[in-house]
Amino acid sequence: MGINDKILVAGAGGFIGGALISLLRKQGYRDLRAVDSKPFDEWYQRFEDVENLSLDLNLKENCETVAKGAVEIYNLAANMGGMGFIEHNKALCMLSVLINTHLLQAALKYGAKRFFYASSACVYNGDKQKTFEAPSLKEEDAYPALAEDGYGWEKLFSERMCRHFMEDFGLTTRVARFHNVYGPWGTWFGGREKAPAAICRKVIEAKVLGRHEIEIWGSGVQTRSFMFIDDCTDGIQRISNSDILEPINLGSSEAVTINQLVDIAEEIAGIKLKRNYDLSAPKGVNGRNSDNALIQKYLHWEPSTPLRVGLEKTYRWIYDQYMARERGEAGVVREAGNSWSASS
Ligand code: GKE
Repeated sequence: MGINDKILVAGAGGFIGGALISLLRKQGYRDLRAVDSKPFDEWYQRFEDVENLSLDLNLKENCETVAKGAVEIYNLAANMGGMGFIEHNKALCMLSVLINTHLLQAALKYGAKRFFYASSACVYNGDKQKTFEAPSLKEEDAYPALAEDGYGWEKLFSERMCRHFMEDFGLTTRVARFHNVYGPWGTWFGGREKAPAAICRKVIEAKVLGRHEIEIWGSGVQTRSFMFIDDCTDGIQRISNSDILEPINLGSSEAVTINQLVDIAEEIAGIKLKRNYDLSAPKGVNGRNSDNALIQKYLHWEPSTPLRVGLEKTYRWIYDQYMARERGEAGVVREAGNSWSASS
């Protein structure tokens, strides 16, 4: 990919899309097109020297508008969130199939050289994630298919759509299965936030309000691995530029229980909280970890930011956002429906 090639990032107003635009910009790419359905004032990161477009990519005509001239396309656009969102919005999650389908068609029509699709660990068979012992999921564990209802099935279907656009039409597609991504400039309240941001926010709230209790969804012994955003954007580029033809894990292999996640957040905050477990809250699978043998084999690389290091950066960022919101700083802090955002 040349420094002057046009690169399209779909979903650029979101957490990962915004971080990818930020990275590409730093790397010197000059012709960046950032697209998101959200109005500009709700984008997490926005840069004036980038072509920013607020367009609904569910619509085919908009996908054609944005794909025109793009040499490389990154599809990070989807209706998504943590367990609290995907468990209650299955139809909305599945409708993201329109975005990827229309973008693939547009990429083909306008001759894009590469197409990257952001899939998810939610494609993996639920039966393989019943134990709390952080089962490491290999790529082959997606089949026989029993994906996360709604969100996971859409991801699995769209992965296959990418594969068949490559096999039948010759479009170069690459697919990564993200495992729970966290970091600054991500959703931290409003209902779509995932566990790392939610736990940081709850610990901050307890500290600031002097109410030394925390509500944890589930029993706290569920296991997950969490990938820091810088590893995610690094991995996206490595996979996109690789010859890896099949969907591949992009995740940390440092598994922790949710209780251990809370331990780390408490340590960063310098407090100890009484833990209340809400067993009726959305829990998702009991255990999940990323098996990184395949990415190691292909790229001799894997996400490596220790959770303690990434969570500290995330905690500090959320703390600043929280305090700014408390001060009601107009222009910096903004509430818009379910989401909060600040443009840079
Ligand atoms: N969101 C959230 N908020 N989760 C909490 C909380 C809380 O306050 N307290 C405990 N948890 C628990 C959840 O019940 C769940 O068992 C675990 O933390 C992780 O929840 P999560 O971060 O919302 O999402 P999951 O890892 O279960 O699933 C996510 O997986 C990703 C891929 O690995 C999905 O929501 C997708 O966003 C994504 O595909």
